Amino acid sequence: MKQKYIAEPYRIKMVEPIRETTKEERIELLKNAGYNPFSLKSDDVYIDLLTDSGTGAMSQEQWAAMMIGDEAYAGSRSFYRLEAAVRTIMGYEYFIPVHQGRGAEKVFLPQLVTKPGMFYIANIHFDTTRAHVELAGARAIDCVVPDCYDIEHYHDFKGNMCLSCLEETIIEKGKENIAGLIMTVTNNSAGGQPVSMANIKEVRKIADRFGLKVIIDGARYAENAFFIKERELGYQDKSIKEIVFEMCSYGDAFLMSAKKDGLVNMGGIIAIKNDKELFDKCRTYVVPYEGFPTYGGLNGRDMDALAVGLMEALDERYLRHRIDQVRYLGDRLRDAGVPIQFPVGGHAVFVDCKAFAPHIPFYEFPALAVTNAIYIEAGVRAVEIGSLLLGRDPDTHKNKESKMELMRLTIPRRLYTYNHLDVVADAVIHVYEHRHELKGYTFEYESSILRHFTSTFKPID
Ligand code: PLI
Repeated sequence: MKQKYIAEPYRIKMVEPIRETTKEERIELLKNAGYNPFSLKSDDVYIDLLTDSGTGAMSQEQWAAMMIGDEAYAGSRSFYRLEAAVRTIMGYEYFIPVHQGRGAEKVFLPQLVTKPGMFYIANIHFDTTRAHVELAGARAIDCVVPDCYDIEHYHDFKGNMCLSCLEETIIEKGKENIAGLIMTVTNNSAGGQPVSMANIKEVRKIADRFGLKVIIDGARYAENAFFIKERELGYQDKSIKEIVFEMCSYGDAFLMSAKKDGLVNMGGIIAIKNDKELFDKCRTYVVPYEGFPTYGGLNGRDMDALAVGLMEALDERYLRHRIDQVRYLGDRLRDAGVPIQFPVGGHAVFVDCKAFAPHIPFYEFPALAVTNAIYIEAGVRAVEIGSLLLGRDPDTHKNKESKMELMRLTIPRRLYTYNHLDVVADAVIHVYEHRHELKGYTFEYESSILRHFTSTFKPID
């Protein structure tokens, strides 16, 4: 019998109790957190959909692998096991572990910024990627396909790079001023939307024409491969492993926050296909920033868990359940008329808060208003992905208006059940039914870098 949403392909062997609070308590807790869900204690959250980053559950094989972790400072067996896994999956020659994705960005991205006034072009930079591009003295340009902004309509690959926009931008800025092309797979800020193999291939061709490097931001590489298998002609009979290998073959470097599809709570990867000089530069910089190049801020236990997690993420049954959970939540919301980025992507349901609360202007952060309302309603923590996250223009310091105002309901891997997702859906639907009562927010304190993490707010009456 074919199930619409497959059941958990695992049994639950260890449980962690979660606390419930009352609505009155949550009103007070949110106020004390400066109306910023990042400042809530996780103990005060019933269902935590803030992020899928480092929040998933590890398997028994990963926990077992941790027991053989070798804590040598230099040249540990754990490092070599992880290096072997990275080489098998990506097929790249060089590998450096780092403590998480932004560690990879901090070490790698400045290496291609050789003079002032350079640009990275991406199918959308993730927020820390953008921050590291700017900290390296360059500027970040996003060239995602327009389909991405056609929120309510189905497109197979809304995460794709817009090829004409990419070419025009390279020509306009001058190829000598482009530091590199970044392919974020899946495209997190577009709604966890996948990128097609054909698109990655074309970006490779454009890069070759202009003599540029392609960097794969592969935090969710396995989820992207799952969508390629499901939706792209010619890939139905290929394994996820084969698809990942082909995706990587079009890149020069692979940066990864392993806290996502690495199925670990901490870790990151820099992998470089064959550029020894670039590898040597990264190795030099990783020492002061992250640690010796054979541990890069990780301990042996972390590296062993990651070596196993990278392989487990290629399991198709695991991936099917993972994506089915996201689809289940998306379907429940859509059936109730809640506007979402459709189809749902790989790791989250993105609620379209521009349509949800059109009476709140971008500078009063409609997605924050919805996010705070569902916390108060049910103790569910989500995250704003909109004008608050986008921040200010680094040159004019004006608030930038995001094309989309999204609330991300991010599903951690192997952590929650469909029943938890029902609680989430009921809360969002309830808030949607009372959406006219929602109010916007203004800053009480605004931090200067990645402001969404630490700023505080007050509701506008
Ligand atoms: O959180 P890090 O430093 O391990 O990784 C940074 C990072 C880089 N690229 C992409 C596509 C990400 O999604 C990403 C982190 N994402 C987070 C934290 C998230 O909540 O989506």
